[in-house]
Amino acid sequence: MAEGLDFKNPVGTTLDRFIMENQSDFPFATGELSQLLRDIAFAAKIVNKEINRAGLSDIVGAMGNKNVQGEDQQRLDVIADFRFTQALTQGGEVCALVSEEVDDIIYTGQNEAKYVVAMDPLDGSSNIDVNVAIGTIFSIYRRKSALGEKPTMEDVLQKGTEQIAAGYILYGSSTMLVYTTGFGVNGFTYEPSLGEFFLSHPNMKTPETGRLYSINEGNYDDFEDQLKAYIQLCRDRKYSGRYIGSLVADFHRNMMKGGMYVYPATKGSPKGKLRLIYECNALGFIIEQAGGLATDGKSRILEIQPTELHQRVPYYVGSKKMVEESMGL
Ligand code: P6P
Repeated sequence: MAEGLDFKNPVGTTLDRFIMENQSDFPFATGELSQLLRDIAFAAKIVNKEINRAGLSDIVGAMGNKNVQGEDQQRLDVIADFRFTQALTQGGEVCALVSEEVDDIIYTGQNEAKYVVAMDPLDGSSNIDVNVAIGTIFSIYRRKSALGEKPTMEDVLQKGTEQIAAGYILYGSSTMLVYTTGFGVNGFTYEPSLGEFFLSHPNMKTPETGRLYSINEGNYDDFEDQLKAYIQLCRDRKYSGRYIGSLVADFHRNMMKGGMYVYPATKGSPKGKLRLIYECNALGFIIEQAGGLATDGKSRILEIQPTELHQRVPYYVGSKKMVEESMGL
């Protein structure tokens, strides 16, 4: 064999192969969830391509209108929403969708499908035009209504504990897809030249504590005394403040290195800014599978019973000891 070349290591496990090899985690698995995960990965590849060339085509900037959150809708927000909605509708495995970009439930017409997906197609909009990492967040539930019927609000307003899968795509210095089906967290890195996601971060775990905290301290005066005290503790311990303004990017770095992200109630966002169904629950499932914790500052985020599609909650997520300490435990 040529000196120094190591052909022993295969190119790597593709996402497709990994999904197939782990399908047996699901008793009675008949392949629909595997296909659904593939459909998400397919849309992610398309969105990744469009993000990577956004500055070269007329798809940056704002649409000039506001989304259901009252936020300026960016062109790439709308494109990402279209791509994921199209892929999941045509994939045939999803009967209903909830998207940050759409006021009401999206009925795919696939009433025989057994899954429901809640998603933030592109989070971190304010960073799109300045070339900072952004992300997609998704959460997958099994429908409660009978197959063949039109999906109901009960199908989409499920507790985070009911999720059967959740994940995110991080369009950063490299593009990664990270997901869990309740059997640990695995990360895949995209190789554009091959058009494949390869297993690069098997069985991800987050350190029990860390020295990074992510919060918009511009809102400091609005914070509850308990949170102010915790921030002072971080300063006294010379922790590092790291706040990208893209939840997925902050979450991913904190999960890997140990750290905590907080978006508490503020005067501008009295119930917090982040959305329970398609941001907090998805990342909450992932962080718990990685050994961390996610709360609303008082209780476990996955136990909250949603009452509205775009419901906001205060959000504390990351290394278990940091989240507990920030809550005064
Ligand atoms: P602020 C992006 O719009 C987002 O939802 C998160 O990705 C990010 O962490 C947060 O809002 C930034 O909000 O109010 O600090 O600019």
